[in-house]
Amino acid sequence: MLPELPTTVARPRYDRAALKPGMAHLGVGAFHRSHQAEFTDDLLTASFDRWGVVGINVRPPAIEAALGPQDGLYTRLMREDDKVEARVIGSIVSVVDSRADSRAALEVLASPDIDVVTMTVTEKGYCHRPATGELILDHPDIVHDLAKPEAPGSVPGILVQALEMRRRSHGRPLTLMSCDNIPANGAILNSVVGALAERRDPALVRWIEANAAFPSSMVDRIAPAVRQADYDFVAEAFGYRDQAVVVGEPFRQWVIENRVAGRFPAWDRVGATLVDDVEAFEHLKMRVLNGAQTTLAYLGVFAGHEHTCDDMTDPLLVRFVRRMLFEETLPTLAPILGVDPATYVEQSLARLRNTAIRHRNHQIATDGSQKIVQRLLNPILERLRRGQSVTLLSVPVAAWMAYLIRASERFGRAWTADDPYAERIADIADRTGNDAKALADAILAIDTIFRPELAQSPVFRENIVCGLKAFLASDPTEYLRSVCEM
Ligand code: CS2
Repeated sequence: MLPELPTTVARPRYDRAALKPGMAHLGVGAFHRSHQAEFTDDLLTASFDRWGVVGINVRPPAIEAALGPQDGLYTRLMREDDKVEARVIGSIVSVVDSRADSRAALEVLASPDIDVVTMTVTEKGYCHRPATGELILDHPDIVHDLAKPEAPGSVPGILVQALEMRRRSHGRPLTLMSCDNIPANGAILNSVVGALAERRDPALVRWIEANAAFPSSMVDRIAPAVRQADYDFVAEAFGYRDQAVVVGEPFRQWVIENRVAGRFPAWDRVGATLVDDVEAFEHLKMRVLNGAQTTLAYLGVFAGHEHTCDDMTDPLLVRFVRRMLFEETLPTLAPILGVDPATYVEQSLARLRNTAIRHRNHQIATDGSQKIVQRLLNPILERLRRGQSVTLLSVPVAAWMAYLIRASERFGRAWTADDPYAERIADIADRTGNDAKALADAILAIDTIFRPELAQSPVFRENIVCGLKAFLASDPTEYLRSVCEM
């Protein structure tokens, strides 16, 4: 691939043939290829070292077929409106699909060459209760891994087995870093791994405590699912077919908790920020940028829009989101030295207007049950505790419910909701019919999503009932207009 590249495409400026694997990444999707792999490519350029990435997918999509024949190389398009910049990233040295059988993944993760494992396995990959962060012990994948710890299938199970193999062989330490959009992602990863290890062997628990680190990290770059048009663009513009193209916006951010075990890549040399506490950064990002995305996704579907950038041309939706962020979200955020929250909101909204980033509302709506907790419910709970209004933040929560209750039938649009709670909520809807109060009560009673303190708040419940009534019965734009005018 590299020798034939046109000069308009940037390429690795280090000796790729000399690159050795030093870390692994679980979940090589568009996000990893646009974010951590690019940071690593920058680091290899700035100071070459043994930090090649072994990419592992334990869930679809398979990556060997796309990245294997390309020797791990792929094109990263950076797009903003009509501007596009292409660069080939070289940091992934090999890829492994390890789906039906985790042996291939375990072999990599237990190897003494690997010092760091990063992961983007989506919110549900941790098999935790979104409301509290605890491991779901009766999750089918966890039940399987408890019975067969040496042939695990879940991400926590695979990591525990890899740690056990390290303990029993070379004993080298390992840093395990989650790069998913869940709050305190390092603590959650530590807690699910710890909970499984506890059921296995106290000696393993002690070894993990002494030899593994679970830093939290906040990652940010909008990198939607790749479309056929993106593959075709590369072929037409640059003259080659790339099966693993990714598209991202110019903005990128990575804030990493300074808590590591053993060797660790100096990503802070190439733009990442090392901090003692990531929490304020993750709240800022998840509540503002992700909160806006989730809100626009549901309201956008109801209004008949396809992408976030289309939602951002709808004055009513923009007015609503802006009010929600400024009036209800911003006051929940802790100050961060050097960050002006109002500027951050404006910058986030500007990013969402980028017309070259075709981020489908339905993609963002996927797995909403795992996303709304950190994006909407946590700020709602904090405001309720302080006796503050949650009228605006409740709207997207009701919209999420309506999206799952086949609201499509009401607006003449059709979609299949992709969410681990879709079936449960469809069953509730079958039982309760269109009665907004009964629906709200039954959905709010799902305690893995809604903490009892939240579910029992009369103010929040009333907002949800109002929102549901409107989203299920009348024109959603009317309702939004009335909320905006309140
Ligand atoms: C999006 C995120 O699909 C989603 O849930 O909200 O993937 C979002 O684009 C990234 O977190 C941006 O960093």
